[in-house]
Amino acid sequence: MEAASVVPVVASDAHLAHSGLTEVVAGRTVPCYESPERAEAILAALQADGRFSIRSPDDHGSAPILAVHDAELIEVLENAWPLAAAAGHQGPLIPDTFLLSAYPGPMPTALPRGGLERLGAFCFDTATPIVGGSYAAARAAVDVALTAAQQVVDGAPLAYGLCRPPGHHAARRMYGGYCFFNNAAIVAEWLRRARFERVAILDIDYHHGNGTQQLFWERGDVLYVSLHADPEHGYPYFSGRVAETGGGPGEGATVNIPLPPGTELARYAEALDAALRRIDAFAPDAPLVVSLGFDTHVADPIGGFSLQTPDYVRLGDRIGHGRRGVVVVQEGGYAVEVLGESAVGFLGGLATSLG
Ligand code: SP5
Ligand code: ZN
Repeated sequence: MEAASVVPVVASDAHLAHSGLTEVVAGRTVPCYESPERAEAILAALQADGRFSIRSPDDHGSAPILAVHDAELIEVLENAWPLAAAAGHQGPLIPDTFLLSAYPGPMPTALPRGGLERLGAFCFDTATPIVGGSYAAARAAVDVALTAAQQVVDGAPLAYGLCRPPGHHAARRMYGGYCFFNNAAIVAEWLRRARFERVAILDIDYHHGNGTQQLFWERGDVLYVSLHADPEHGYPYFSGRVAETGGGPGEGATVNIPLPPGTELARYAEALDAALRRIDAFAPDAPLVVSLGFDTHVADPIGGFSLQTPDYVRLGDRIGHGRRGVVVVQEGGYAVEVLGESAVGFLGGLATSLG
């Protein structure tokens, strides 16, 4: 690549204070897989490479978030830590009692005011702790994604938002799966409201993006295509099956491609090509939004696929082939030692192949 094709990367330090986190896995409290070291490893590798120019995000305010999420979710996430701290709570906030849709039946329900207690009406797992810096980090991740999108709208063929925390498990009024605000969905809706008619989101995180799927379920103008672990075995378990194809005007604009444990490059690339054909048939006029996860790597501690580090060059190459604008948003990937090289490889492959 030449100097002229330097890839814009957007990153923020705010994620560093979303730290000291623990999660509860099958009843046991363990250090959180979703750590600051993840983003730091990717940033260091991009900085060392020379083909990337790194900048901090612009403040986009709350309007783009409100276009996708319920205002009460934002308020709950903003206030949970101060309220719980004032009530004497110490340590990461992880609710232990959840308001399932089965709870009310014919009864009225009301939410408690307490920070921790209230979270149980918005959170869907025990792996998404909140500390003092979490809300600011989640807001910064949205700005990171939107600033990357702005670069592509302004003419860059490719931009990368090094989002942390990730986003694709966050739905309209629900957080979980290490995600608070759905960075990729916010970008897609922001592109729609800018000047584009049809936006496609390609999700290649190991896990199904239940949040993104929910947000655009009834939308025919936003295509969601995901490759992920078969929900029969893979988190988040309750979505991501082939039969889920969207509803109403969105029928056909959700495409799920579940893959079996141990999936290697050959099978993954075949599925990716099928996903890209669906995207091409949809003919988006907006930049492609990619939800990128490296938890498909064989070394990942919570994933179950078998991709190798050099494979990400091939994936980037396939996604970029013949495409004009791509906004890449970071989602998962927890084998810290492989993240830097995988990210450099993926983005390098993408940048080289863009048409
Ligand atoms: C953005 C993202 O990748 N979120 C993923 C959240 C997954 N959280 C819980 C996974 C628990 C699965 N248990 C794996 C046991 C491995 N020994
Ligand atoms: Zn994931």
